[in-house]
Amino acid sequence: MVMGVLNVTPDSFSDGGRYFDTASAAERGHVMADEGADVVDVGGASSRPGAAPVAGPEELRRVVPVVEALAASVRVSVDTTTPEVARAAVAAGATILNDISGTLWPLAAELGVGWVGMHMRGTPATMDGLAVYDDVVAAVRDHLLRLAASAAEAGVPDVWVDPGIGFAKRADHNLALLGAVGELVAASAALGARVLVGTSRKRFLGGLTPVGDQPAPVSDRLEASLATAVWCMQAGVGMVRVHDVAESVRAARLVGPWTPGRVEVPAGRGERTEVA
Ligand code: HH2
Repeated sequence: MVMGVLNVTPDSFSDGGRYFDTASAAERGHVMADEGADVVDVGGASSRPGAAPVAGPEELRRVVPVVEALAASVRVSVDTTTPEVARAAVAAGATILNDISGTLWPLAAELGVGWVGMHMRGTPATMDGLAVYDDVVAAVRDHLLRLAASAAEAGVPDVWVDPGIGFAKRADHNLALLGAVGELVAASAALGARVLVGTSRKRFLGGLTPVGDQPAPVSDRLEASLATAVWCMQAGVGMVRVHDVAESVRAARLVGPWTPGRVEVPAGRGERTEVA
């Protein structure tokens, strides 16, 4: 599945300010739904390294009208760590809490909605200084499996875990996590949880695909984003979180038939390609 990113913020790292007013955000959400997004992820606070926190009332003002405008046409998740925002977004029609703090599973259970629990350390303001691990793969996997077990036990109906690419991770940590993502898929599946991964346009991709002697700018990370998304799909990741929805949906349709344990393409979202 493909989750389209919709940042209703002035300062997100790749699309900050583009969809800051309700009308342009709602329009972008509808475009992503038409492009084949299975979920549109509405966020009102940037989590890029060093991002300033946003006050609850302001985050509510950004998120709720956009969720209301989209929820009848596409499944909506809310990207928040603030319980009041999560509650209001669910009242407005969101059915998944995308929770980068990995703490809101009791609320998801209470509200009867899906939950994505992500691995991070500290806050967006402090996380870059906390990227120190003996074994990043084991640390992230053990943390996420504990979260998944807690969420399932609490009764969350749809549990997802996410290694948190770029959140308190250096480039080598991100690559180690991507390399081992198939193991996380298998271990999570044993607990009834699926895996979501977001690499889209992230900083480490720019460093790995330099243009001349400079990291590729955010506007020049499409191929790297697609390559890592396809890698994840082939490893059995159930959902990728992306900015470039049309391209990612095309890639997903292409590789779907070869992917073990793949999720069926929902009806009306294009034909399935025959392998032979
Ligand atoms: N990444 C970002 C935000 N939310 N949620 C999940 N589950 N996984 C991620 O990898 C993830 C996330 C950061 O990307 P973006 O929303 O584009 O930027 P910003 O935080 O600057 O708004």
